[in-house]
Amino acid sequence: MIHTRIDMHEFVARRAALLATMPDNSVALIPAAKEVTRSRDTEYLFCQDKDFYYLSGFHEPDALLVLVKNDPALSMTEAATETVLFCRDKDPEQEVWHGRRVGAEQAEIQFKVDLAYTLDELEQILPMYINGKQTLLFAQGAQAEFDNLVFACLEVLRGGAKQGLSAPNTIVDIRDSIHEMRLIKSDAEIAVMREANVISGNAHKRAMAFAAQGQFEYQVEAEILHEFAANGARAAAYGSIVGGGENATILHYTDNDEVLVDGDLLLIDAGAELSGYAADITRTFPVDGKFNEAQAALYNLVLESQIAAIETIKPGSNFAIANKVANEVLTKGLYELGLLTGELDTLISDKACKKYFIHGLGHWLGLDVHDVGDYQMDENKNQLRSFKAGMVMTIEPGLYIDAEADVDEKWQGLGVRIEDNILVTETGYENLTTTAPKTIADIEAVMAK
Ligand SMILES: [Mn+2]
Repeated sequence: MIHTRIDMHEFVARRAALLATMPDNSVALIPAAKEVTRSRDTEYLFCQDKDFYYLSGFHEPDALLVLVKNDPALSMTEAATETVLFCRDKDPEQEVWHGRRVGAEQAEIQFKVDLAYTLDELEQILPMYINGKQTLLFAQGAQAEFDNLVFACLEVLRGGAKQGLSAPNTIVDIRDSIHEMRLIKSDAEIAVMREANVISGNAHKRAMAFAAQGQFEYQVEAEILHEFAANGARAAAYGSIVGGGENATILHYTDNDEVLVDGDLLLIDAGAELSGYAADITRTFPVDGKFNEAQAALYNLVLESQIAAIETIKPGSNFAIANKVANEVLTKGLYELGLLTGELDTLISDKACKKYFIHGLGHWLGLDVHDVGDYQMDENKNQLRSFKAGMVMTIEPGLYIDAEADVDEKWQGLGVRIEDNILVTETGYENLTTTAPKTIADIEAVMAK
């Protein structure tokens, strides 16, 4: 049993808010995730579908949440709305082998739904909730097996016209509405994300203190995972990236199986998942605890651009503005280091830093590490979504110089990324990443001990 740190009344309120966005005489279906096979009859650590979790707080696989909005004109007797959960039934034999189940009876009480059924009732009962509704809302295409179940229900209803059954004639993607809600975090969500960040930052600090020549990258990863779990975050929110030397220039390096070497930088992108919510922090530091001149120059440039980008964050600003500032700082700095040549104003307007800054500046953060929510991109890929209090994002500039790049040898194979998690507040921002050392002085001090 995983305990959520969000009060169950908040899940009830989320369902009510989603129901309020639904048209009259509609039904929404939000399925839980399935277990995923790792090998033969063993599964990966279960990860709940985040939309389902956001609306239910329920941790088991295979479940289904049904939200019904009845037509007020058609029914004097029906409730205006109904929330229904289908879940696995209690099964002593299965539970001895595979772990406890809440069961329909307890689920109804614990998760505050109007009604809970067991999964073996699904095929029979689900069509009755869809019957007669005008609009069906679900995430078509997200789960093939679930698509098939829904289409089978629709067939039953279409085939039952003589018995007075009817299928919805409109199918709407439910995701947009849920994702708009998820983009703005509540106080309770922010508290969890703040804590996930404290734990994750401490894990980065632990990695700095531990890392040394001769260690394998995965041994540093083990320190990080230990710090997560020891502090209440059982798992990482995503596959940790622990890349020494040239591996730091591979953006999604997760092999983590090489030996650390003095003189190299080590890039770590790792964050804990706490109560379903992700932290996403990156730090870069020298294996031997001391930045050389070139490493320090590149590092301080990335840091300067990150701080400048973070400073732009406030309600009404947007990613495009933060990007413009980061681009200016990085391009000017690369020009001064001799890594870009030409006319500075032209380099800046051409966003010349993109030669080495090869990914986006940041992304929404929440239940998913690359969280949901529309960026409102224009045709030039400027992300114009206006920031609002309660949004959480990463700001993560990086510079990556290929080992074979045609530049002075001292730059070859260097990769630096610095990533913090930023909450938009009513007056500006709060940097949630408070415990991971970030300045060269702070990093070298931690590593000297
Ligand atoms: Mn990130």
